Formats: sequence, C-alpha cells, structure tokens
Amino acid sequence: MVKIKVMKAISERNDEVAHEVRKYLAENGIKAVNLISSPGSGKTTLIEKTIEHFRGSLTVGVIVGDLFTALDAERMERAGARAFQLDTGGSCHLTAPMIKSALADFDISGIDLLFIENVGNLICPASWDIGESARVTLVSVTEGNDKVVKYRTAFYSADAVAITKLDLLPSCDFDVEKVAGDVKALNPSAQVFKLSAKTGEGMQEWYSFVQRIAG
Ligand SMILES: Nc1nc2c(ncn2[C@@H]2O[C@H](COP(=O)(O)OP(=O)(O)OP(=O)(O)O)[C@@H](O)[C@H]2O)c(=O)[nH]1
Ligand SMILES: [Mg+2]
Repeated sequence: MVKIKVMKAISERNDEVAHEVRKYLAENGIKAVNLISSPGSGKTTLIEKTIEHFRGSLTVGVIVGDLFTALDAERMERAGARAFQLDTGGSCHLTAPMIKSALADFDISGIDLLFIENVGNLICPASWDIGESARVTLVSVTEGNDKVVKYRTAFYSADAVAITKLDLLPSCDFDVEKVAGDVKALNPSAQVFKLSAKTGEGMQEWYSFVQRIAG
C-alpha cells in the first residue's frame, strides 16, 4: 500500500518535469521522438538510417538511454548525429528528470529533431512521459504475434508503431496483418509502419512521418 503511494508521487513529479521538458524543447524549436521496444527490435538501426536519410536537410540529435554501455551513442555519432549517452544507473526506463538533466549537458543548438532511444524494454518505458512530441513503439517480426496484446501499454500509448525486420519474414512465424490489426483495435489513431531498415522496404513512409513531425 505504502509502496503504491510512493510510486504515484514519483509519477506525478515525473509528469511535471515532462511538461517542463516539452516546453523547453518547444522553445528551442525541437521535436522529440521517444522510441520504445524490446531489446534488439531495431531502434538504433532505424535511427541510424533516418540520420543518414536526412543528412543535409535536418539536424538530428540523439539521447540514448543505456544501462551499461555507450555502444548505441557511438553508432549514432558514426551515422552523423550529435549524440548523448544517458547512463540510467541500472534503471530499466528513462524518466523526464533524466531527460531534463541530459538536456542541461547536451548542446542542442541547431538541432531540429531529437530522437530519444529508450532502454530496451517493452514494459516500464511505456508508463513514463519523458516530454516527447511523439512516441513510436517498435516490434520486430522475430518477436511473435502476441506482443501487442501482451504488452498493450506500449502500443496503446504510441503515436505510431513500426513493425520491423520485414526482410526476416520468410524465416518467422509472424502474421503482419494480424499484428497491425491488433494495433488498430487497441489504438485506432496510431500509424502503423511495416518496414525493413536493412532492405529499405517501407522506409519512405517512415521518413514522411519523421518529416511531418519535424515540421
Ligand atoms: N535483418 C534485419 N536485421 C535488423 C534490422 N534492423 C536491425 N537489425 C539487426 O537487429 C539487431 C539489433 O538491432 P539494434 O538496432 O541494435 O536494436 P535496438 O532495438 O537498438 O537494441 P537495444 O538498444 O539493445 O534495445 C542488429 O544486429 C541489427 O543489425 C532489419 O531491418 N533487418
Ligand atoms: Mg539500441
């Protein structure tokens, strides 16, 4: 009982800070996209391809939440973005106060679009507003047909859902239309992308969405 009260207090404080983060980013003309998925669904790869696609037209920054390494932030830098590694101190999700503290140290001047790669986890990140303009949840074809219904908060709260690694479909027992239908039933306003960052299939629709968010 006491524990539930504490959790609520933290969450309320989080929402206040999320509001501050959103306001700060808006004042600086920056749109932020929060990417949520299980480990390995393809968040970093999708961001890398997007950085490369918009090179010369959009200045992209990335904040990466990671428990132990800076590997993803290094990948983003190699792809051409300004990147900031956020060590979550073992926490399984990002919070608005973490983003606020990252923004105090991260040079955001000139950035148009900020990707925030959440910690690989389909459960905890879904419950935390981090001040994003849009939330995108990924599910790859290797993860099974049931993920949308089993981990519904992550899909219910998303502005868009990307079904990733479409190139692996022949080796997987995955029904793309069923999963896309599960998303639509749960969250009718979410856009659903079916894509492969590896082959480029479906990526144009994703880039159009990103461009619309960036304004
Ligand atoms: N075949 C195929 N592999 C992909 C695709 N996208 C990503 N991968 C591979 O999937 C693995 C995981 O991709 P990442 O982009 O690192 O996944 P992530 O979601 O950032 O992983 P975490 O940060 O650990 O949660 C890597 O080996 C990628 O090369 C794709 O479209 N097709
Ligand atoms: Mg990653």
